[in-house]
Amino acid sequence: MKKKMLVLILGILLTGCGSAQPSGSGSVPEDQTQVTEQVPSGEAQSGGETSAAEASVQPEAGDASEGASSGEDAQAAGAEEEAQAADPDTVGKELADRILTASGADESSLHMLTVSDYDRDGDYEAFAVVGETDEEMGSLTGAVWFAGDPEAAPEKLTEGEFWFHRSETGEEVIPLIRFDAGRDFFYIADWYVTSAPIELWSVRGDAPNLYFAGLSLGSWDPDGDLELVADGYDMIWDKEMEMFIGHTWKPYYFHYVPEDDAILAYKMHPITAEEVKEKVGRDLVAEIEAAGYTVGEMLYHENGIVHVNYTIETDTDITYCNVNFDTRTKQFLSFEGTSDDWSPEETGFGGSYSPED
Ligand SMILES: [Ca+2]
Ligand SMILES: [Ca+2]
Repeated sequence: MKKKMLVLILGILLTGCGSAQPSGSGSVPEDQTQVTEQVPSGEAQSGGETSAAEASVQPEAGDASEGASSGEDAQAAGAEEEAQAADPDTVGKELADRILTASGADESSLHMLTVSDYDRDGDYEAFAVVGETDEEMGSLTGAVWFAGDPEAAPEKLTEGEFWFHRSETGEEVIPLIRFDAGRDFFYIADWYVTSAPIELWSVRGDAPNLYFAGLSLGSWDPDGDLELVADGYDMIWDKEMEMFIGHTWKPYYFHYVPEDDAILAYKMHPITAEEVKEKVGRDLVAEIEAAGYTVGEMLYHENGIVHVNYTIETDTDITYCNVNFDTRTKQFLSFEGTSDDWSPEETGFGGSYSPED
């Protein structure tokens, strides 16, 4: 059963491509797409498992042994006994203390402490940010620290200004992504107004390892896709100014591949109108053309998502739109969720999907 964890760093309210349809107004102001900071709700974040406070030490000891006994990670088997014996609260406290000692900071500066058995080998590791929060801005300025192997000194990994959130009940959001395929990730997002490029960290060979950097975090399924969002100014070609305006945020799809121990993008392939019809179950291209729009490149994302780019042209501008259909759920996709139909008001992310992306 799929459990979708929505952790939009950017809560994005798109007014839809339709807003830029022939309607008299030539161009759409940049604030057409409004970005609001969205604090991930405690419910969405924890997936109903634990509160953020309880989640500060994850997983429960049982989770570690479960990972080992599942046979996904043979090397974990030997450490199973040790993991079961370890009290996660005690281990988490020890890891936090080691980070504080190494960084020279006091406890009030320790944020986003995220303890887990990241590589599922039976030993807990911790990532945390040591720094100062600006709760009003939702930011945290400081350094990411890692502590794991008791024989190794904690490491300072990166410094910057990061997004910082609390749940609705005031607890710090725990930036942990867990994939059933066998690895956990700590994520940190750079603080910008319109985007939040992430770093995904985990543990490889007892050392911290950066698995991915760039794009903004959308959402993920523990047993499926990781959605990462690309932002760009590719919404509207203004004929008079001869430039693109309008900020877009398009999801791209990734997954954790245990055989490669990597976060990999699902590939995109160009497809024909006939293939779109087969995959969507209706003649989508004909419908878009019948609405008076011009269909552009059609693409298939290997996770099962069909993209059909199209344009809406007026005397003053060309608006770039896309229809996106999930062949697994038989639903069209939008930032607000899903939709039964594809109209520009209801769906689409703005701009154009490209096979080069
Ligand atoms: Ca471990
Ligand atoms: Ca280890």
